[in-house]
Formats: sequence, C-alpha cells, structure tokens
Amino acid sequence: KSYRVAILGATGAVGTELLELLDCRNFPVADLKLLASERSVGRSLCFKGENLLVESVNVRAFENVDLVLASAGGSTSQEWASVAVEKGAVVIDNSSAFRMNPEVPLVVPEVNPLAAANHKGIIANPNCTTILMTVAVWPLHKLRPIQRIVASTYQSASGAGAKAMAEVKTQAAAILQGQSPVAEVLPYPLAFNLFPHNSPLNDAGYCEEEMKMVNETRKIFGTQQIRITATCVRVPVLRAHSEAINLEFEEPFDPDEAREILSHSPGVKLLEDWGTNHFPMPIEATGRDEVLVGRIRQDISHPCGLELWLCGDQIRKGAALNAVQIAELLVEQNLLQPATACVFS
Ligand code: A2P
Ligand code: 11C
Repeated sequence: KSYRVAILGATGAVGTELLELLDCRNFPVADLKLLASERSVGRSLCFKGENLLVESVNVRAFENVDLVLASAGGSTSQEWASVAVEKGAVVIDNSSAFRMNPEVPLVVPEVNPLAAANHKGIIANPNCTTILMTVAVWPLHKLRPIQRIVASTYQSASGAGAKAMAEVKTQAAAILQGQSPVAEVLPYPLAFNLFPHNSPLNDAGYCEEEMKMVNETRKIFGTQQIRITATCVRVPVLRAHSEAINLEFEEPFDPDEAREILSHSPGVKLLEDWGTNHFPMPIEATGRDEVLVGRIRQDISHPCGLELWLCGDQIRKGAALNAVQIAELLVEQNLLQPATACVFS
C-alpha cells in the first residue's frame, strides 16, 4: 500500500530534508504535495527525479491526503492541522503547537513508540534538543530511573530555519572582509559569537527552549518525577546541536556499564577515543542519522552522577528523520488511519 503525502513547509530547512528522507528511505508515497507560503508559489522542488511545483496552503490542499508532515512553524500548524485532520489526514507536526496537548502523543520512536497508537489525528514531533537528549538518555533511564538532569546546549543556526543558516554564512563573510555583520533573522550576530537561546523568557528566567526540554522530556518518558534544568545557547554551527548532559541517579552508575548499554542502543553511536581526545563534534554528526555520544564519565562532584556529551544533526534526527520514523511506525502498525472525529477544531 502507498500513501498520499503532503509536506507543509516544504521549502524550509526541515521540509527539504523531509523530501530527501521520503526518497532515500523509500517511504511508500503514492502522491506528494508540496505546500508553503504564497512567497514560494511558482518554485519547484525535485522528488525522485521529478520536479514538483510548490503550492500555497489552503483548505483544498488537504483533500485526498493521507499524511501531512508539517514543519512550517507553530502558527501555521495551529491554523491548518485541524483542517487536515477534518479532511481525513493524519498530521505529524514538527512545531510546538500541540506537543503538550494531552490528546496528542509526543513521540520519539526509539523511546515511546507505543504512544503513537493513541493518536487522534495529530502526532507531535518533539523539539530537536529534546529528541537528541532523550535518544541518548532513555536507555540509561530504562535501566535505573534518572532523578535529575542538568543540560547545557550548544545549538546550531538550523534550529532557527534555513534563513538563519544563510544569515550566519553572510555574517561570517562580512566579518572576514572587515565589515560589520548584519542580524535580521537571528536577534544578534551569530558568526564568531554565541548567545543564550532567543526564545521568550518566563518569570523564572527560563526561555521557552529550556522549558521544552523540561516538559517534553517528562511527557516522552511518561513521568513528572524527573527534575530537569537546562541552559540553551545558540552557537555558530550550521546544522548539528551539541549537548552536555549531567545525570543524577539514585545509586552510582558505572560509566563502563553506561558505555556498554549505549554501544548497542537504537539511534545512538558511541564515539570516544580517550587517547586522542576525540569525542563527537557537530561536523561529524552532520548528515548522520544517529546521535553521537561520548565523554561518558563519573561526575567527580556527585557519587551518583554521570556526565555525557552528545551531538546530533538538528535537521535530521532533531526534526525530519524523527517525523519520517513516526510515519514509518504508523505504516508498520496500520495506524495511518483518519481520526473518526476531530477533537482539535
Ligand atoms: P516559505 O519558504 O514560502 O516562506 P524554515 O523553518 O527553514 O524557516 O522554513 C519554514 C517553512 O514554513 C517554509 O517552507 C515556509 O515557506 C513555510 N511557511 C512559513 N510561513 C508559512 C505560512 N504562513 N503558510 C505556509 N507555509 C509557511
Ligand atoms: C532551536 N529547537 O534550535 C529550536 C528550534 O520547538 O521545534 C525548534 C523549535 C521547536 O532553536
């Protein structure tokens, strides 16, 4: 069986990656519709050697569609996801619009694939930093529950979209030519710089990105008991995020045991060469499916603490690949079925 698929946000950083993944993973596509804003009407994108025209999104765009892969921002998903569900499609949404909605499963296939079975037409793809962390940390948590996570992130420009990636390159070129960098997409110049994540701050001083790591991880792990705190920082890297993760368990967790577990965990690639001080780097994670994990070590400040370092492709496993894996899961389990009634409108 094959499926009629629409990509909402097809011209964006994640949208173009979705297009490539549907092709290279041989997702059973019967028909593909590329949707974006009015700005992109007239553009075409290549899928399996065929040039497909980009269409602007409207009510009729979701007719005769089985699956919508949405990555066009929260407000676009708010506007169109329920329309797509009403028209009979299942939506896998990469935005934050529905992630914490109790009617919406929040799925990382390596962690909580069973949650997908309860979908009512929308399944949310978690935030990229959350996906990368949960893939690496879940195998350890499954064995011995984590009490507390302290995460520090080093996030690439791609998290802010294709235009932000282009802006960093332009800024770098300007600086190398002795000119002042211009920041229009990102709030400040990122080339040769870094700044705390640019999402809105709450009264406690945490930005949205940090709170996504807290709340989404708890939902995916199915527990409110883990204490989590995060500091998220944007760094001048193009498309892979890095994270320093401190884990606290109830009892000591032997780093060698953690290494052994992570060496055969799904979606994880252990990369450690202590002799040459070679651990995961964003350039090595770029274009790869796995989350690279290394520098696993005992926390010298806490007997039950474990430190690890990870890098993962933000556009791939952090967004597009996770969404396509969810779609594959739905196909395998015969869950790509329209909702009987739309609870989202
Ligand atoms: P467009 O290219 O026409 O602006 P990124 O995350 O890389 O910035 O990409 C965002 C994606 O979401 C793009 O495909 C963009 O299309 C699309 N998009 C943004 N706003 C809308 C909208 N209001 N309706 C439909 N698509 C949108
Ligand atoms: C970033 N993670 O790197 C963000 C972007 O909730 O999907 C994606 C925001 C989200 O800036």
